[in-house]
Amino acid sequence: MMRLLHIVVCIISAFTITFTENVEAYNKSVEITKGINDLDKVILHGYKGTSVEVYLYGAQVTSWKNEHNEEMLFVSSKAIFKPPKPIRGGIPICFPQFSNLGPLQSHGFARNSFWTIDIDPPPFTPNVTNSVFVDLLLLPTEEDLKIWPHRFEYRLRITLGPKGDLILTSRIKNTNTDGTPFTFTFAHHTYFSVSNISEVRVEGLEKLDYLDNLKNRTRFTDQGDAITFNSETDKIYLSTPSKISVLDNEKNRTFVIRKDGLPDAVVWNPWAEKAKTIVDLGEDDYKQMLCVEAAAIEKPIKLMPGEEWKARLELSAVPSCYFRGKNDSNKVLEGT
Ligand code: TA6
Repeated sequence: MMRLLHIVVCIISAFTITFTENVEAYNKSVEITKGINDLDKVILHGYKGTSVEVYLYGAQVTSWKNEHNEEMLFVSSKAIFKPPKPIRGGIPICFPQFSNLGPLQSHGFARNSFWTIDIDPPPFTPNVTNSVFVDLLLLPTEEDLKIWPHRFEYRLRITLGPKGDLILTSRIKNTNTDGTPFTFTFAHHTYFSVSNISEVRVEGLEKLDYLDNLKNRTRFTDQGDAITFNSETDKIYLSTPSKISVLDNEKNRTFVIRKDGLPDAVVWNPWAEKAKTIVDLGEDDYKQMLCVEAAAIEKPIKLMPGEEWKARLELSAVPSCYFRGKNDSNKVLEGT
């Protein structure tokens, strides 16, 4: 009898230790803290030292680090962490309007709004196992409703996967009670950190149509090789594949972009002259940044009351076997 009791006590204590470790692990993995200018910030501590930082201001990811503590995202050396100025860098969210073509401020108000932590989100597709995540929520303020008279719930889940991949899952629901639909355009305006823009290639957008923002959004067809950079570039590629790769030769690194519900992709680098006109961008910062933005622009999203739009962006960074002039991106894209 005593032996049985001993075995039961051992099993209970083993379970308790495991459970406690898991809870501690979870608690350690989601840290709520203060960032620059005392702005609320959440840090996701992942496996093997990976991490993600997101400000509740704009629900803006401003840091994504791999297991070697290397920063994958670019934040301007002159970024102004002071509302209402959006933070220049990381992954700004452009909603409900991409660009300044429309009644709202450039890229909409989501990126300079205060989001909250969503403690009770509706059921979500099964989360990536062994991952760490935080759910954020944006509801329109009375000010927002004056300029964009639509009620909505925007739920964003930011996940740090077990391999250090970063996943942004958006759910936007029309909660209008007056029966009116609304339409919006959208982008995750991702600023990748690169070693030298002149040594970077983007693969996966060959032969596609694009709108050139430097030529009044005139429509062109890409000439069919990887995109390289030697001047200001501002193009909206249309109906793009679900996978795009950004190859950084000097760092021997490839960013793999996987997207769902985001058919378009914006490629932007201001280059030297335009960079000088951007007050919150360091003069030479353009050399270390490249925006490749998963977006929905050409065909605005229309939601009837009660309808919900979902989109998913997954970013990973993998070592790349880069052969000057040719990269085996298909293998990179398939292999990861
Ligand atoms: O995504 C490219 C772009 O629309 C460029 O035209 C440029 O305006 C860039 O966004 C930055 O916009 P922002 O409002 O953040 O200065």
